[in-house]
Amino acid sequence: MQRLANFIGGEFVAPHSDAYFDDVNPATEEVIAAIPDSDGHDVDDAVAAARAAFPAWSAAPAETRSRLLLKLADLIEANLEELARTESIDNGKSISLARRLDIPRAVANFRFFATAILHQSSEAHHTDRTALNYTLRHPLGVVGLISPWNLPLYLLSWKIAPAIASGNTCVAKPSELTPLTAYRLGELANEAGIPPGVLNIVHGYGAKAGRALTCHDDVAAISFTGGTVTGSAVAANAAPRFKKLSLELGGKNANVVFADADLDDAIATSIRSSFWNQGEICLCGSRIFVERSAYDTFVERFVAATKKLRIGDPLDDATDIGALNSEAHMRKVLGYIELAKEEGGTIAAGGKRVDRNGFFIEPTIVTGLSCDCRVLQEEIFGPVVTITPFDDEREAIAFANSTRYGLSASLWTRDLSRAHRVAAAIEAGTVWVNCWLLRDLRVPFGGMKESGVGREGGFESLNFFTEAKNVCVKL
Ligand code: TXE
Repeated sequence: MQRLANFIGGEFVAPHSDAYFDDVNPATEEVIAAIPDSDGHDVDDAVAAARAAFPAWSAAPAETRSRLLLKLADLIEANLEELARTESIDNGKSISLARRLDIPRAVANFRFFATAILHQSSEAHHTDRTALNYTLRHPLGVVGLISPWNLPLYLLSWKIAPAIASGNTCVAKPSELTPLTAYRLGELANEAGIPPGVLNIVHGYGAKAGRALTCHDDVAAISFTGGTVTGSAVAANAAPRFKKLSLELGGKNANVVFADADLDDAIATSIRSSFWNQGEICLCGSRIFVERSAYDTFVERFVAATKKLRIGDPLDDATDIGALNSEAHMRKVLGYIELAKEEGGTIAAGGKRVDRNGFFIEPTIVTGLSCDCRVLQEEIFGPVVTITPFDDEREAIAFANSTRYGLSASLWTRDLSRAHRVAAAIEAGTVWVNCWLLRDLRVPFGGMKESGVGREGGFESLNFFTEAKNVCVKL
C-alpha cells in the first residue's frame, strides 16, 4: 500500500507526527494509501520552503515561469490516463468523466495561466497633463491554497496555476479524502523543472493542517474552495490576520426550463447537470423548475433517461454513475432522501443505496416539494434532484432566488429577450443559457450570497494573486 509524503522544498518528506490515516477507495471500501497526518510543524516547514523560493521565483521573467508551467501542463497531459485512473480510484467518479473533465481541465488551467501572464497589462493615466499615474502589480509572497475532494486535481490546478504563474510561491492543502493526484502533481512539478519550494503540498485534516495554513503569519492570502460552513471557519481565522481571501463555497443551483425550450437538449444536458460526478459538483443544477405546461412531459422523459444511467465500477468505461466519495457523505445524502419523504416528496426515480460494495446511491428524482422545504434549501451534494413546476417568469425567478446560495444557474428558452431578462434577474455568479458547464477561463468565476466571496478565473485570478500599487509622477 502506498505511503504518501508531504512535498516540501522539492522533497517528499514524512510528517513530523509520523502518523498516518487511511485513504479509502469509495467504490471498493479498500484502504489504498496512508495519508500523512500533518500539523502546524509541517505547515511551518512548507511555508519556510516557499519563503526561501519566493525571491528568485518572483524575480524570474514571466516567460520563464510560463515555460515551466507549460511543461507541467504537457506532463499532466502525457500522463492523462494514469491520472484519470488515479482520480477515479480515489474519488469514486467514473474514469470516463475523469478522462473527459477533470484531467483535461487541469491541463487547460496550467496552459491558460502560463500564457495569460505573458499578456497582462496595467493602467496608466495622464492626469490633467500635470502627472502620470500608473499601476504596478506585484506577487503577494507565500499563498495558501485549500481544495475539496470532488474535483481534486482540477480545482487544485485552478489555484496553483494562477498563484505561481503570477510569481507567488504556494502551500497547497488538498482534501484528505482525495490526496493521490495532488501527490502525483508534486512528482510532475519536479519533472517539469519547477524550482524547489515554489509548489509545496501538505496533506492532512482540514481542522489541523488546513487550519494551521489559514493562521500562519507568513501566508499572505488564502484561496479556499469547499463547503460554506468550512468557508466561514477559514474566514474567521484569516480575516483577523488581514490575509487576502477568496472563498468558493457551496451551491444549490436552479435549472429553469421554460415550455418553449428545446426539450431534447434541455433533458439531455439536465441529466449531466444533475448526475455528473454523482452530483458532487458545486455547479450541479439540483433544483429543476419547469414551466407547468411542459412539466408532465419533462418529468416523464427525465425519469426515463435517469433510469437508463449505468451505475457501477468507476473504472468501467461504460459507467455513468460511480461511488460517492465517502461513507459519511453517502449517509448524509441518504439522510436527505429520507428527509424528502418526510417533507411530503414523491420519489419519482432511485432513492436507495445500491446493493453492492462501495458507497453507491441510485440517481434520485424527487417531485412534489415546495421551495421552502429543507431539501430545496440545503446543499445535498449528491445524485439527488428535485423537479418543481412554475406558472410564469416572475415565479421562476422567485423560485430560483429562494435560497441562501448563489453560485450558478441554467435556464432554457428559445425567447432571446426572456433569456437575457431572466439571466440578469437570477442571483448567481454564473448563468448558463441553453447550456451547462460551458466554461471560458477568461471570465470571472465565483458565487453570490453564501456561495462565496471574491472572483477567480482569468485575469481576476491574476489580480487576486497580486497586489496593485499606484505610482504618481509629477510631470
Ligand atoms: O468541503 P470541506 P469538501 C463545495 C461543495 C461542498 C464542499 C465539498 O459545494 O459543499 O465543497 O467539499 C479543508 N481550516 N465546493 O467536503 O469539508 C478540507 O481539508 C482550513 C464548492 O471537501 O469544506 C478540504 O481540503 N481548511 C466549490 C477543504 O477544506 C479546512 C466547488 C474543503 O473541505 C478546515 C467544489 C478548516 N477549519 C466544491 N476544515 C465552488 N464553489 O466552486 C476543512 N478544511
